Amino acid sequence: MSQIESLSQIEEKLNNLSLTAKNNIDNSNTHEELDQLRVSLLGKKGDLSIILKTMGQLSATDRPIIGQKANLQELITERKNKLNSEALDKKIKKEKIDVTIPSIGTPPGNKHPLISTQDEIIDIFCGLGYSVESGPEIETDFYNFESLNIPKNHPARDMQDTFYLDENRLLRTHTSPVQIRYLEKNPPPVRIIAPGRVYRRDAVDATHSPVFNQVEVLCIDQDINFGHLRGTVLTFLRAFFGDIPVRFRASYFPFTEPSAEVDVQWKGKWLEVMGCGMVDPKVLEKLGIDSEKWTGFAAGLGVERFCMVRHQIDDIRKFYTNDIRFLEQF
Ligand code: 2U9
Repeated sequence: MSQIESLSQIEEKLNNLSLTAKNNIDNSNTHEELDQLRVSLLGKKGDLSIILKTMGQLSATDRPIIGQKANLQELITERKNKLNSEALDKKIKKEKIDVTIPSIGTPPGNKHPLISTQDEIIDIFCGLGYSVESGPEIETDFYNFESLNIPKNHPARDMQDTFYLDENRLLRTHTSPVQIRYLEKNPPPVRIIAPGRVYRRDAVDATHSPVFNQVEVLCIDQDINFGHLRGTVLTFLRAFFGDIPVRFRASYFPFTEPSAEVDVQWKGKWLEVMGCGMVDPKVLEKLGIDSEKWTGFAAGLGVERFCMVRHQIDDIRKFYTNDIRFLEQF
């Protein structure tokens, strides 16, 4: 009888424990609180174990108690899952991406100063009625030298000055071959410009690079004279640099006769910016063009040089090192 009584007492205790435990579990708001509760309820020295100990060895009464234990464990696990999902909900709400917020944008970048300079030069000549031509950077001795009246003993042909790939092939030292190839296919009148990369075996320093960019100009028509050349060069230079003093100095090139070098006065100094001349009749005759009927002028310039003068850049190497602090200024 005493055992039955104690059993009902135990049951009452258990019910009370269960009620408070449920309440406490439901009210726990952190994993720490919940864990403390688990230890105080189900741990070795927990409330449930204490009740169990008062039960003695009665196997018949073990089952409901174990059930109670499992039940409490279940409630703790449920609460734990709830806390987890609440935390996750909170996190998701906090991290919600508002796709309607305007973007901060990616920096658009800008044109390399050499490209802008080249574009500007091209635009001016297009405005004067010239069209743009291009051609291979690997050339033959014929197109790069022979056709342009550059003699076999000319220093430009020297291994020291030109990059040779083999006996006959080389990296073009100017864009003039583009114009020779064009004249082979297109009879005069001709008004073309040839922008592009050229190669020379120069040691690198502040003003020399083994690779640089040229724009060459060619105009062939009837009755073209030095006055047309002068007018075109002046128009071009004033379009590019503004209304500045320009002077022509007599010079020599194998492919033009007469030839001149052109200087501009920029920030108080005379600076050489281009070369030009009347196309040598020998060059035209070699191409089968009647030099009695057709005459023309040609000119050449270095894009790097134009860009350096315009922006007061003191070292050609700045164009090729891609330092963002330099490039951002243009
Ligand atoms: C043909 C006939 C003639 C192209 C010319 C120059 C003068 C010249 C230099 C400028 C600076 C080269 O980049 S640089 O070092 N060029 O001075 N170039 S006349 O003459 C030609 C081209 C093609 C058929």
